[in-house]
Amino acid sequence: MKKSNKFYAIEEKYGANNYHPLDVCLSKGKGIWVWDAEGKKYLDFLSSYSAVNQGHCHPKIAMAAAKQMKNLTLTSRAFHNDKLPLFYEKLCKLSKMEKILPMNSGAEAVETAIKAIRKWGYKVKGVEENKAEIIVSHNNFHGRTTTIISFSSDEQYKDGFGPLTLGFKEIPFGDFDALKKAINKNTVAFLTEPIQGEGGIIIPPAGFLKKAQDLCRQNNVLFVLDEIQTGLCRTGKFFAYQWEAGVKPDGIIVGKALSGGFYPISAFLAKKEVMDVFNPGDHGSTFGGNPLASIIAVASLDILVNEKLAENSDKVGKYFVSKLKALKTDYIKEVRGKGLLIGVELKNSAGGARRFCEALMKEGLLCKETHDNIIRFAPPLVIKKNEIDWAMKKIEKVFASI
Ligand code: IF1
Repeated sequence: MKKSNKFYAIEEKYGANNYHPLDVCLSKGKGIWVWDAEGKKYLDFLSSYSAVNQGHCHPKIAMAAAKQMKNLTLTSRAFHNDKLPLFYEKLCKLSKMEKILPMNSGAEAVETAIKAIRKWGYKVKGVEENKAEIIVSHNNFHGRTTTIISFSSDEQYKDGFGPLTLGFKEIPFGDFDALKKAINKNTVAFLTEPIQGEGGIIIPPAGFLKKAQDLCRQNNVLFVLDEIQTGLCRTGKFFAYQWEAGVKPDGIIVGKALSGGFYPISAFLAKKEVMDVFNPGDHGSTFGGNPLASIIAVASLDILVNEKLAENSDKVGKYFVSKLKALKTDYIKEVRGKGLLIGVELKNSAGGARRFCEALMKEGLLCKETHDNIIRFAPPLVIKKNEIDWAMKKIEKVFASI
């Protein structure tokens, strides 16, 4: 019996059935490579949904984490610690945002943003209590809490989890006219991903973010971007919004690669006027801002900058997209992406993306479908052109033989 099957049986016996993973059981990771329990090597084209931008088990993060683990890991926020300020300063300077509130998972940072936005609406903008409305995009993905799934367009994400949280209005992604129509005196913010990840690597019309931001400013509505998946160099800029000139959001939500794939850390970044709505005791978290997470985040950010991962993502991403577009196949409807956040949308005649992911896995490439027809390619941002060439040989073979 395969070693992995032993693990599957235990998982089957005790675990909730809330995922349908590919038939691979990972045991080791290094850079862009991972190995399964049988010792087979794969190129990781998912990067844990863009949480491993720096590559698996980056030695510099491991070293910083190991050192801090022997020293101090958790204090709670009842006391100060000497690592959190270092994280605050580094991320605020990198993002050019005035204030930061540290959390753990992406969803918690999104929830933090929602609470800040609403409270700003009542205390600063003067919206009538409990009337605040937040505009969101159709096909959004912002996490799995009951409030966040309340404004999801995916029925499965909501099924059986009611009653849902009110106060959200959905518009088609990237639709400026719909945004204009949706804004009213109770609107406190427009919250959106700059590029939709789970939605299928959907890039908004050129200039949309700038126009949306200006419209929000004219209506005293906050412009808040969820960069949990698109941020931290994934799309070829430090933040995806920076692909458009003149965009400066009122709030930015980060997570995933802030951790280098080591330890959950996320944050809500905002201008002072927004973050100042929080008073001591309003909001918090046991692990939020702990010294271990702070040190890991500092090391993770240093790697993004020092190894110039945004530049590499842009250069190698462009190279990879050009190779994918040159594929000789009539299965592909569209190749789209920014940096190393790439989606290959298949035609309905291709029989669904899952079977391509299973065939690619047999060739040593791990990737994940999103929705039925899109293969997502999102390798760690340290990948080189020659490693894309290696991958392309496997992709060509699968598309030729499937
Ligand atoms: C799962 C999706 C991706 C995110 C954006 C917030 C969060 C996520 C833009 C919440 C998280 C993860 C969650 C994970 C799979 C993955 C995912 F398929 F679910 F939608 F990436 F596209 N904003 N995305 O992408 O962050 O609380 O998870 O730390 O739930 O299966 P989290």
